Amino acid sequence: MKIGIVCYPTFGGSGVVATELGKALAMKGHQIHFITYSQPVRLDAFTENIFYHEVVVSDYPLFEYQPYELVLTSKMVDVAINEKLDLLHVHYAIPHASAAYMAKRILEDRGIRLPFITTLHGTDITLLGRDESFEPVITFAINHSDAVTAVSESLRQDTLRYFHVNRDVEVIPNFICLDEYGQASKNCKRQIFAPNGEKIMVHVSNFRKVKRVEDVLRVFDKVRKQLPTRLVLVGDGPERAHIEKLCRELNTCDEIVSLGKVTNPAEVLSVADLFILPSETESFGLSALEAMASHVPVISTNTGGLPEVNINGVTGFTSDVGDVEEMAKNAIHLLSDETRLQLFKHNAYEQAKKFDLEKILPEYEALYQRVMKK
Ligand code: GMT
Repeated sequence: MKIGIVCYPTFGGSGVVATELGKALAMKGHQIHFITYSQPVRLDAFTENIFYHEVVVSDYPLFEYQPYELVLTSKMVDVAINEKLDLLHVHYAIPHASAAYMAKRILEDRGIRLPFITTLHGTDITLLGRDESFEPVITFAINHSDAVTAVSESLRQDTLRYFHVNRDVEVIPNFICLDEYGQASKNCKRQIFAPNGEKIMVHVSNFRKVKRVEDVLRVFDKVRKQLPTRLVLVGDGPERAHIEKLCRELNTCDEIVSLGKVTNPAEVLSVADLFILPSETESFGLSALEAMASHVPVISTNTGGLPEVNINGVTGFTSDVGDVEEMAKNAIHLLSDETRLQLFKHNAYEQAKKFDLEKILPEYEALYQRVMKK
């Protein structure tokens, strides 16, 4: 199949899922055309069957806001015609689904059929999409996609709750390529973060408000007072300056390593004992799954799709949003007992196996076949 993939090329989960999906499909012999405004971060430059088409938005002085969606639509039309695409798969509804709808209609006018699949990832539904400035467009684009998938049952339910949806929304969960996790890294050693044999807690996110990174610090502050522990923060975003200030206030800076953006978090996860994700909302929690694939148990909230990934009392613990006290108690419970920690590490890995690429990829391929036959 010749498949166009549209996504955000950044460090966010939807871009990572789209890129890994494209890479896996290319390995199986499909021809994959990424259509994005810059090279996706997890895409290697030279990969067989993968092509990259950049969406370039010119800076016309007339416009206060450049019309990215129109340029993207034109690019989709151009790539579909010239590369003879069989279908488009767009990740994150805003603005990709409505742009795909527009591209489909333009192509229809030219006698070309181009079905498109929309994969909903989270904030496109739970935060932004619900906003009245987007809602009518998202509802329309969902109802007029040739197929719609959500990355968790929780996100499917949210989509049906918040929008006037008159069609099926199928759940195809996020996945990981299990082989790429859990290997000891040549460069990233425990001693770098924990020179005196301390336990290592890790948090990975885009440091947006919804991730509640402040809670990460507050939990860590309680844990380190009970047990020698270090915290490794991976990622960057709007909350980072605030977090640095808080770490000074709590007097914890010496015990925290802040790495910023890291292309391959698997290296850091390979030395971690515990992963922490105290998000306000989380449709799935790909970063938690990446941790579990690295044999790392998870302390998370019980919001959105997180309980579908992190099983309370088995692969880690889930708590109410903001319950820093309970999250710290659970973290200490795990880190203070090596036998218990090893059991949870094992369970986390076993749970991650359910989301292995080998299991999920055929679901997407079957969906593509169905959509093309429609
Ligand atoms: O986590 C983010 O803020 C990034 C966002 C995205 O769209 O890139 O992530 C969403 O999609 C991921 C991949 O499907 C999910 O694993 C995340 O849970 C989801 N984030 C939220 O729902 C906040």
